[in-house]
Amino acid sequence: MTGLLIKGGTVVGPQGPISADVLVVGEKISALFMPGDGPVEGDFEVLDATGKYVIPGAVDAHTHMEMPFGGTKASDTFDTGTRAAAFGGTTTIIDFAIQRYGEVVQDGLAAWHAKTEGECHIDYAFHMILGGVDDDSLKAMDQLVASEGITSFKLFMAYPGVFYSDDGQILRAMQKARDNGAMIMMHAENGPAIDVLVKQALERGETDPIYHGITRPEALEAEATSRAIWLASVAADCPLYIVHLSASKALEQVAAARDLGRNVFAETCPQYLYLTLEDQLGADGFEGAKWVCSTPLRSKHETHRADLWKGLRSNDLSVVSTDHCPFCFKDQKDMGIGDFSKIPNGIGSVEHRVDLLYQGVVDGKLSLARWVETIATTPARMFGLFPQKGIIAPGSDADIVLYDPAARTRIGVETHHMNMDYSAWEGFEIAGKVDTVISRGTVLVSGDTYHGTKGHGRFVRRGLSDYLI
Ligand code: DUC
Ligand code: ZN
Ligand code: ZN
Repeated sequence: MTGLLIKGGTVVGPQGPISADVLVVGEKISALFMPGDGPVEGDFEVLDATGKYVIPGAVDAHTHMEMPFGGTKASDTFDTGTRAAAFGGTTTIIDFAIQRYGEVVQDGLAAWHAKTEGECHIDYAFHMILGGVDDDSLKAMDQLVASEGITSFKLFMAYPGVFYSDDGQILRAMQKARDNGAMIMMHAENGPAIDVLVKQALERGETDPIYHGITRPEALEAEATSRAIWLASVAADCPLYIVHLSASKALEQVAAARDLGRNVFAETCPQYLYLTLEDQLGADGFEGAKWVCSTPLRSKHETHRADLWKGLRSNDLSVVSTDHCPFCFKDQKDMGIGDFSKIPNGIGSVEHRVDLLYQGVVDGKLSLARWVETIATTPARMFGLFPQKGIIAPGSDADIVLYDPAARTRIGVETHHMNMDYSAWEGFEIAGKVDTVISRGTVLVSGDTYHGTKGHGRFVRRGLSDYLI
């Protein structure tokens, strides 16, 4: 069996950086050696990692390739989106299969298997969005956990008439999750209240993209987060994971629950760590549409960004995902000219998360170990992919990234690989660069050259969360 010997690098895992050589045999990591102690002869290729970090392939636990939304669909296919992810050092995504109200859950899952089969460049798994909680979908939850490798279900407290579940439905799904061990993922914004504010804003003639943020205030994220946490407590502490947390007061709710030892977790996304209501969503004219996403970007005059970085350090925020949901400006975002509520919600970042979070290391906001934990190890543990994914250890899949801290990345539409006609990160300069990307022992990216193939990526069945109490 052929292999790879990755020599001279600094292996970074949740335990911190160590000097070690890594032997890959076939699709698996075979051994770690003291520098220079590995085999000197054999049927393997040597990769020189001198001066580089050797990290587990990153796991993006929240993407929406080809997602039908707002009268259009997300512009990355599973082909273009997973290739872009690979360029950025992500070797596994967990995307969302969708069941709409009135549809059979298993049909929704089958549709997502059909979309992905033979299309992905990296490994992939699914969460299931439940757009309708009823007796049938509750029964389906058991079947998906027991037989399909789907162990997490997303519910929405927002988007009435589309994905929205009321409190009774949420409670029933949480009770079911408590019984079968699944994780409930919550889009925590008070949708009915937001819809009132949106209608009132439009009646006043407030139609620009910035009103998307103003009509989704922090209070309505904090209130929904708190309500979700209380509902989970009524469901005997069902495991709860708040997605795309953006605001300080929502984080306070999560932190308080975690201090009580509750089964409550949260993720944030790069856009909330770097971008703001005023500078991006409030850009001139219709330009701000590029940054319309939900939850929305928050004010730079408040403490959100600093609090989110602090939350990542303290583990009140466990994971950084992208919520990658890209739309082109032309023919998609521009559907909302004259009415911000018609702008499709979403930002594309699947290619940039590893770099954007490494910038946090350079800026002294995260340790190297925490960088790797938040982008790879913890999402793998959170969603039942560990130790197959998320760690450089014997027996794990050989999903490995060589990261060059001495190189630089300049982000922009001319160089990115996502299927978008603009970049939400145009002009961002990162002190670091993804150098080599390996998926199950196969080199997908070296430097700027792509060696991967569509269809290399496999569906991965997930177990229950490692963090379940
Ligand atoms: N938020 C977004 O920005 N896009 C897709 C769905 C969501 O919840
Ligand atoms: Zn959401
Ligand atoms: Zn999402």
